[in-house]
Amino acid sequence: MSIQTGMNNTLVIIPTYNEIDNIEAIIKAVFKQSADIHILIVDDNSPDLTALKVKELQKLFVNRLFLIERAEKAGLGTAYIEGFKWSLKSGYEFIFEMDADFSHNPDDIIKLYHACSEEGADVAIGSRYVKGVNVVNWPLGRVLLSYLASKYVRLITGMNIHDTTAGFICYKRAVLESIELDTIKFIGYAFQIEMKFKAYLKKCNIVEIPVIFTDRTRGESKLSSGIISEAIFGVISMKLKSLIKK
Ligand SMILES: Nc1nc2c(ncn2[C@@H]2O[C@H](COP(=O)(O)OP(=O)(O)O)[C@@H](O)[C@H]2O)c(=O)[nH]1
Ligand SMILES: [Mg+2]
Repeated sequence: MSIQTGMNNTLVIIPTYNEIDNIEAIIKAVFKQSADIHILIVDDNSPDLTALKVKELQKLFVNRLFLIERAEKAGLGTAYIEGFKWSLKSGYEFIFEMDADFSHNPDDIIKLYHACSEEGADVAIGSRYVKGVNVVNWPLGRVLLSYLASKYVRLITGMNIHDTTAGFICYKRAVLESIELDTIKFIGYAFQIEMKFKAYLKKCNIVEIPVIFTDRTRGESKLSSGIISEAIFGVISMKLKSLIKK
């Protein structure tokens, strides 16, 4: 095989808020995976001028690095929805969700891509909880919260997925086309759950690929208690609505 990985028509969407310490390194690490990958950054007017750095890098990565600038911090969920719409309009086949903070290892992109391009997956999840708990450097409280949240979601929704709040995902274009993106309501962790639940209701083939998740070493987490309660109550209301609709 040549160096070309054949990752055609692939877009990695990275939402950013104050990621100046990570942005350049993450963009370069993703582009290193394949000459064919494109990146879309969705930045919410980060006060640390993350977007300005992206614009500088655009001169280096012409027609491969794209940027959507939004006026204010409006949550990761709505950032992805804008990114998804842009990706569909632009004709990409394989569309990734990925964080800017290196919690998701760019070297794993290829595994998720292959699951979708060759192994029949519609959605490939970079999963922390397939075999035990593959999380490095998270405080125990965060690990427990995330792990128990995943169990809770599995119990309530009935989805056979271990890592329901994972945010490292490859979608086939058809999945995003089939989900009514404007009906996605949640913005934090619940957004990740809701996307998986919508794909599950559409009977998509969802597979989990084991990955190791590492806590960020630079910049700050944007997790808030509002995001957690959105997830706890959101999951129940989401399930109830799906039952009523049947
Ligand atoms: N555009 C945008 N990106 C966000 C927002 N909140 C978080 N992010 C980005 O989403 C990704 C995950 O957020 P992070 O703070 O690492 O969450 P954590 O990993 O759960 O602690 C990072 O790339 C953040 O910069 C937001 O409101 N808008
Ligand atoms: Mg993070």
